[in-house]
Amino acid sequence: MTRRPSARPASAPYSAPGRRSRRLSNSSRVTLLAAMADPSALVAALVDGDRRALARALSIVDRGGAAGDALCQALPLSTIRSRIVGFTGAGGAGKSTLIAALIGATRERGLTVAVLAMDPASVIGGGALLGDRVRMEEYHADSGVFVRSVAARGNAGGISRSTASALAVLRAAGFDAIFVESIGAGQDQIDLASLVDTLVLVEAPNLGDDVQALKSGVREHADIIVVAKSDIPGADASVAILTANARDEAQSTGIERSVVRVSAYTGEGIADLLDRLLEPPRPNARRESIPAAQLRALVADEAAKLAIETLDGPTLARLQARIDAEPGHARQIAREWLIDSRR
Ligand SMILES: Nc1nc2c(ncn2[C@@H]2O[C@H](COP(=O)(O)OP(=O)(O)OP(=O)(O)O)[C@@H](O)[C@H]2O)c(=O)[nH]1
Ligand SMILES: [Mg+2]
Repeated sequence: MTRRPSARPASAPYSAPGRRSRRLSNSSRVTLLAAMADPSALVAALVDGDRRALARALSIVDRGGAAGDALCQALPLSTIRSRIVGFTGAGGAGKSTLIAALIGATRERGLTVAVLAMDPASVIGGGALLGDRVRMEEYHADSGVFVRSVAARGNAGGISRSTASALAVLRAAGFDAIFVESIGAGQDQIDLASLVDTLVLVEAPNLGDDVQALKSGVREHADIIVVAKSDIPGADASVAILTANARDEAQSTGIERSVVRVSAYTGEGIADLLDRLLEPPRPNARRESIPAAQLRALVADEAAKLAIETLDGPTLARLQARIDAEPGHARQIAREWLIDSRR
């Protein structure tokens, strides 16, 4: 199958509000069906920066089933470079607004960013996906920003399966940072923790006498605790409580968790938080359970490295001689050599 030329330039913005609900035309339906049958052209386009192909691929994996699996398997196994950050916290804690501020800071550094909003409830109507202060229209013309919401529930396999696949697709598209917003509770958050490099728990000040994180049980899965809305009174008290708690916990468990105060409104702490999020993630025991899509990518990555290490000069010359002798069979010859070299 030859590659389908992109109908829009790669710089075309992600769908404007309303477009998502538009029904596919007959010709798009045919293309979508073709992509489901043979995802390689779609994958090539999304790797190439075609945002429409990316949106389509995400729809396919969101729906799951055989087509979703086939697409995941067609994803390239390039070096994993994206930093994936999960944001969790109570409703209204300030997650979306914080993510919007981080998008701005990420773009200022020349890095690309994708956002996956996992709970449809966090998608506010009218295009204000990321909070009421920073509206996404600002980024509609920016191909370095991609925002998407996925159904967190009602999917076979639940949150981890659909989200792991979506993350694998976004990774293949080569984003430097991928932010996931989740308001899910309990098991959902634990699942999210296993999919991301860093889990950020967002707390708002004044959520009551006992700061929510202390009782929620989610804190133990978080790597960084953020006190958002630091511009409002009460933030200092929350920071003090959470910092003291983190210190006690570090003493008893040895696990260090930083508490960072930020305000999406004033910009306080945003650059510092982004620095931490872009650092290489620390090894973490709970992330040993890797979802299948990522595990496949990891194994294939290592396999490719091993194969390349084995390919010394004389081996390459031998392979070249065989390819010269049997033109048109290069791929088959490479495959046979790989199988032989494993024996
Ligand atoms: N003062 C102040 N208000 C903020 C800040 N960030 C967010 N808010 C306000 O807090 C409210 C909730 O913000 P969101 O970003 O939508 O919170 P959320 O955690 O994404 O909410 P859900 O997606 O519904 O769970 C909004 O009214 C924001 O304007 C901030 O830095 N300072
Ligand atoms: Mg939100």
